[in-house]
Amino acid sequence: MSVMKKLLTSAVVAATMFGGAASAEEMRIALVVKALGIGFFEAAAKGAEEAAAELGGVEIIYTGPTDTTAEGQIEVINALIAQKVDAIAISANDQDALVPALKKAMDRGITVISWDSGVAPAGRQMHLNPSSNPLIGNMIIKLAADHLPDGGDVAVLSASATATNQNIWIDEMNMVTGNYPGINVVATVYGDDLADKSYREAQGLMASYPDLKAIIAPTTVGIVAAAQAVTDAGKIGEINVTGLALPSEMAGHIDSGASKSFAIWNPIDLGYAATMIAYNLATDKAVAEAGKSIPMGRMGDVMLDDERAGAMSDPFVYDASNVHDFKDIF
Ligand code: RAM
Repeated sequence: MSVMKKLLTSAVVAATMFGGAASAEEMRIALVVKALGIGFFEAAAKGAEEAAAELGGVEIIYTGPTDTTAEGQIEVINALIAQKVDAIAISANDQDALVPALKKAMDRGITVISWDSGVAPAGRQMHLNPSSNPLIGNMIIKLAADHLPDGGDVAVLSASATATNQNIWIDEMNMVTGNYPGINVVATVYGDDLADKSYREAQGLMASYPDLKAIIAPTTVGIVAAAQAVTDAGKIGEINVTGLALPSEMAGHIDSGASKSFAIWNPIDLGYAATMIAYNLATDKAVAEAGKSIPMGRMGDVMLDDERAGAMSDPFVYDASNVHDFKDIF
């Protein structure tokens, strides 16, 4: 045993004797989000805390940059490496740009997974998708098409242009748009998961496409901003805002008619599941290998595909009939 390790061990023993061992022995899992101040990620953090309480001896470090950039996340990752955290569970702003920093983390023995928005396989041990990507892609166009029996122009208001998750969902959506005759996707714009930029982009869409019938925002930040822009423009009833959202943030816009419906999976469950996976990998209770499954506590197991990615559960549709039952939960 090295001198350093011996010293550490005796410090822990001493702390145990004097009743202060908990913090010295705690495992630290960093939940790194696209940016701070986003309700979706705050709900995921609740789930992470729930998992930590269930496991015991786990500290959650909830962190992220102030805007949705890869540069901001690289700074955060480097700080976490310096702090010698045990695991990093990240929702990525860019699937490739983060790889070198995350490789460095893995080289130092830190468990690295991505969740929500993925990192390329070289930069993480596994990735947890919230749901099946083709299913989400189909769902977001269907939500718009279901309210446009005669077809019409629709536009996409996304998050950042490099967001892995939104880019995959939009690709999947574009692959099935032909199944919805008369629906024309006229533009895709990016609000960077910033409320004010998303609002301006929604205004821009309305100005550029006077016949616009729906805005599809596969982001919880973008959809709220778009609903507000449509409301402020006096276009409720003319333009339906749909996509992915939190019931807590959209109930008012369902009531006003700015949005007829939207979908989402449970973000609390997603944060819970990501934390359980990080813990099980960090403690060698599971391995991240293609074809293997990893336990996620009360969420069951996730089975990993050839790219060591797996999906949690199906999204759920919210509308006037049920949004108020869920708005106090997430
Ligand atoms: C925003 C973020 C997140 C995405 C949700 C739907 O909160 O972009 O990554 O999963 O929307």
